[in-house]
Order: sequence, then structure tokens, then C-alpha cells
Amino acid sequence: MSRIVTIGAAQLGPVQRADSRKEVVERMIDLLHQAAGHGCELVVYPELALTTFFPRWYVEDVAEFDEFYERELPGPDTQPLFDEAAHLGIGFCLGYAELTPDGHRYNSQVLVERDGRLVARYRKVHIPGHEAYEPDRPFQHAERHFFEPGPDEPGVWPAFGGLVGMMICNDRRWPETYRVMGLQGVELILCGYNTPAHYVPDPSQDILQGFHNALVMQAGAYQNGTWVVGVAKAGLEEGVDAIAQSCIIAPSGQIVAQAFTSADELLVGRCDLDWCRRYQDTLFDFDRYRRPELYGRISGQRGAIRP
Ligand code: CDT
Repeated sequence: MSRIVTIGAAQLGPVQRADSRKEVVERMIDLLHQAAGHGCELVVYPELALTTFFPRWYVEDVAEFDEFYERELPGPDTQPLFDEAAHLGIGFCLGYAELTPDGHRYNSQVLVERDGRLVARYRKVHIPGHEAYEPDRPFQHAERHFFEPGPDEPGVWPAFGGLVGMMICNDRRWPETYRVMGLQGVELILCGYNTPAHYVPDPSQDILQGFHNALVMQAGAYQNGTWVVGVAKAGLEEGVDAIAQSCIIAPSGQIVAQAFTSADELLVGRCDLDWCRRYQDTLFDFDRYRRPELYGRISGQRGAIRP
């Protein structure tokens, strides 16, 4: 079996509240067809791909926003995507809002193999933003009101001829996310994101959003010798601008493909999973060089304790 996986990063432009799931799924299937034309085996879609990024609004009772959550996947509106992908023999990674039968709400992502088999579901671990309504903001980022943090460590699963992990948006800013997967031998990390260009708590960071986006994913890739695929939902959505710059990053930390636009756009990378070992067996030979006996604070302590 070849260890080269041809991957399509399927960036989506804005999804407005009035856009139906059916319309969004049609756009996603169009990107899937483009991916088939490029010989892709795996297509990666953004975080909360099926709807607008609804945590920008606040409602006291989260149930008022049930329309944005999936109670089943595939469901009636998403079944055509699952069917077409299986028909084309293309696997995919899809971010969505999950409402479980027992009422839990997660920001989730699924990985589906080329034959349509569900490989894994990942639930976002690092939930950013705020819990309560913040009246002084131009828009809300109330993810902590709408989602519980995922209860499981970022996992790694055998798929696409390698070891594949997932993370979602804010997870990509935390080195722990990558390392937990790195310690499971990850070779390919798939990440969807929605990142507003304006960071309300500290606007000085606005002009650095693209830099920080690349910085964290390039560092995570290099320091763990893994491929990283980051895919945006981008552009002006309900008056809020979100960064684009979807990219495919090699284990060297180099960007090998990057989006040009803030619209629906497919970028393609030929990802050789064997390249990971050049880093994992040398400079980042964890078993040889790491000092876990000195890292107890990483898992034993949450906030900084300053002397
Ligand atoms: N979706 C998501 O996690 N977005 C955050 C925005 C910054 S925190 C308000 C991110 O880390 O990109």
C-alpha cells in the first residue's frame, strides 16, 4: 500500500444563517467533485461546516439554537454528502455541532474512510470564548455557553494507510494537543477552524491572526514530525470577517499548499506519511530525548503559578 495520501483541504466561504443545510451540502459536494478530479483520497472540511458560526449570537436557552445542531450524522440533509463520497471512494473529515440523544452538546468532527465507514468522532477539547453574554462586544464568541468540552484525549486512529488524529480550531493553539497525539505516533492531524479576524479581548492581535494561525500549526507539525491540514470557514459571515489561509503543512513545518481566497476553494497536497519518520526518528525521537519525569506540571497544573 502506498504511503502517499492525496488530500484536499476544502475551504468554505461564508455560510449565512439563511443558507439551508441542503445548499451548504451542495457546495461541499462540488468541492468533493473537484477533489475527485485531483485524485484526492481524503477531503477535509472546516469546523461547524454545515451552518453559520452561531456562537457569535447569544440566546439564554441554548435549546433555542437546536436548529444548528445535528442529532444524527448522517441525517437527511447530510446523507447526500456521505453517499457521494462513498460513491467516489473518497474519505472525509467534517466538523459539526453535535447534540447527543442524552442532551450533550459538543463541537465535533468525524473521520470517514473511503468506503464510508465511520473511523472516529472527536469532540473539541479546548473551548474558547465566554459563557455569559458580553454586551460591549460587537459580536459574541459564546462557545463556552453552547458546547461542553470534549471528555476524551485527542486520539489517533489507523486510517488512510497511516495514523490520523483530529483537532478543532482553538485546539491548534495548544502544544499539548499535538503532543498527546505525537505520543501516539500521529502522522496526519486534521483541523477545521472558524477564526474571526477581529479578536475582541485584544485588538492588537488582529493583524497577527494569519501569522498566529500558521505559526501554531507549523510548530505543531515540526515538533511532532506530522502532517497538519488546517481548513477554514472564511470570509464575511453575518457581518463578521473570518480568516482564511487554509493550509497543508509537512512534517518539516513547511507549508506545501495554501488557500488564495476567502471563498469556497480546494487546495491539494500529496502527503507522504513516510516523511514523518525523518523527524520522529531523529531530532524528535521522543523515547530517546524527552524528559517526562520533569514535565509533571504539564498534566498536574492548569494555570501558571508565579513565584
Ligand atoms: N472556533 C474557535 O475556536 N475560534 C477561536 C477564536 C479565538 S477565541 C475567541 C480560535 O482559536 O481560532
